[in-house]
Amino acid sequence: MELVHSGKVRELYADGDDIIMVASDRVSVYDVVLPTPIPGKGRVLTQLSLWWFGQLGDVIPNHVISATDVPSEWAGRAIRCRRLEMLPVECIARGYLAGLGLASYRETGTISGVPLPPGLGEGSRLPGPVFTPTTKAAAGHDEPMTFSEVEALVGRPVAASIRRATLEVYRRGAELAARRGVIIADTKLEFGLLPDGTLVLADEVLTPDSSRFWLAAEWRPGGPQRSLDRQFLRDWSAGLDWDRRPPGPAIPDDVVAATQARYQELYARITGGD
Ligand code: PZK
Repeated sequence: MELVHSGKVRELYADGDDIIMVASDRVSVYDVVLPTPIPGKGRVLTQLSLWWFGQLGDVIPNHVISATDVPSEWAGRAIRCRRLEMLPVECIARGYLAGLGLASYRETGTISGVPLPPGLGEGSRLPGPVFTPTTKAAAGHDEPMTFSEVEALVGRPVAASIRRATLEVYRRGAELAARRGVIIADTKLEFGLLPDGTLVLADEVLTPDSSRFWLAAEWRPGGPQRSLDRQFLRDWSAGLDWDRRPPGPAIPDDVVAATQARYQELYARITGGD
């Protein structure tokens, strides 16, 4: 199959008219891919994404064709998908203040042009989820976009549709996760269009590679929150003499095992299965 895109932790192949999205066991910390894989990570994230696509089927159609009709070497961590015309916008919904949303709030009191009340801090819950789109930069970092810029890029009707769909997917996901003790602080979605113009949810959905997951029981607004999946890696790497630039350090066996267990726990907790 023809490799059409290689990301930090995933690959995209073309197979006739379809595409096959393959999740690897690679993991990144502070945006650097580490040389040691986390066995089973690609499978857990793929299965979690598939579970969410199923849960969200009544909110919006998705690109999944089959989770099983994939080459056997990728079984469990690949999805056959409809090839879409992808929209050039990273669709982010934020329900809590962290990352770039926090940085923007501190500078301007707004995120993506949406004014927020004073007095919020790192990890605070927002009065309501906010759509904070960014550009899809080919290289380097994504830049925040205003809603008007999204409208100019994709047209007003599609802009309104992706904002509505992004906030609805986030609301539904966050509500479901909350019932299981998990906070989804924010999430990044991608959408595409079918030839007939139908808007379709693509990429991966509500996985820890596209979202921030916190344990509700550990939530303490006013400082950085513990990442449900990656905290072991962050805590371990913080104790190293590493400047957070590539190449990243090899991960010791006990940290691999602990990280593996966290991904597995996250899946079981959210889906109620194992
Ligand atoms: C598509 N990406 C991002 C995902 C990567 C990169 N259904 C689709 N049709 C056409 N293109 C894409 C999709 C989807 N999803 C997704 N870029 C293009 C991406 C996974 C691995 F390396």
